Amino acid sequence: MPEVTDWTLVEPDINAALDRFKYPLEELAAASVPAIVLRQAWPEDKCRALVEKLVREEHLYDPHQPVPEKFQQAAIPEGYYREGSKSEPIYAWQAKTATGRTRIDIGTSLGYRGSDKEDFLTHSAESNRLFSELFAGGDDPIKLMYDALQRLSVNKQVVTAREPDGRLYGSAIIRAHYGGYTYKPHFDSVRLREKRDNYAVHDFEHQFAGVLVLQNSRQGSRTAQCRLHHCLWNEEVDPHLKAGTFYDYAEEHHIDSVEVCLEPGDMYFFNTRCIHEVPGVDGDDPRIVLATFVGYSTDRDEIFVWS
Ligand SMILES: O=C(O)CCC(=O)C(=O)O
Ligand SMILES: [Fe+2]
Repeated sequence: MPEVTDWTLVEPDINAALDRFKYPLEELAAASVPAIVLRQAWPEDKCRALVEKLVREEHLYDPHQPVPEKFQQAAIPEGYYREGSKSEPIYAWQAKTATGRTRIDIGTSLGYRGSDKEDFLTHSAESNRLFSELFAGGDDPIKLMYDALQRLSVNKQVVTAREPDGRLYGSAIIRAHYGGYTYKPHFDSVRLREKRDNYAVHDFEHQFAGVLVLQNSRQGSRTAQCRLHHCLWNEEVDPHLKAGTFYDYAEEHHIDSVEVCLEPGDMYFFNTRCIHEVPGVDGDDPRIVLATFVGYSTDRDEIFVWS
């Protein structure tokens, strides 16, 4: 039996977080709470309108139509990431179309593109241009997320991550997960996992994720949701993540977990060193999120955001 603890979500809004804690992001850094959830941070009709626009402008494809060639090329297989400057993916490149579980990114992922820094920064500039076009009307969910972080930080400055020469990382990313795409139990860290010591974001002590759900996949009453485990990554748990035996480890060590049930329009922030997963649901529609990573150190005035 997992232990019963008071490891509970902070919700439903920024004021609730600030009422409960003087510095809510410090709590995330310490992983003393699983996540901060902002319910209906962006209206659901805006989420729907954005998804429709992304399909109309061919940034995403309609899952009810045959997959256009350009998306077959761009699709990122489940479980993919690279370490440092290695060009080979860590996990075997599965036959993309065999499983159908693929991801389309709109934006620039450091995890996916960071092995070639020049390419990453050039691609990031293009993504930032695209986002400023997409959200030129002023209804900007990226700004919404940055503003939320700013308020939750109380006294820090939230900026897009940049290198010392001023070049910016991608400010956020939109990810569409098709065909029941699953994030198995894992953690994210430019420091501890990807070991990207040639990037400025490597210097932050803590890494968070900020995610806004734009659309969910649904199969009957099931939707795809994130589960956060009350377990920070360490050397002991690492082999279990790699061998796929994390559930056994969690049971043996009485590790509790929290499912973060979100609707389109809900936003959440969590510490990505906590082992987390999003089991896929192969519904008609892909799960689509706007996502960021966040670099946070108690003793730094700036918070860096990237994707
Ligand atoms: O899509 C999500 O809700 C979380 C995905 C994830 O693993 C992450 O952003 O680190
Ligand atoms: Fe993750």
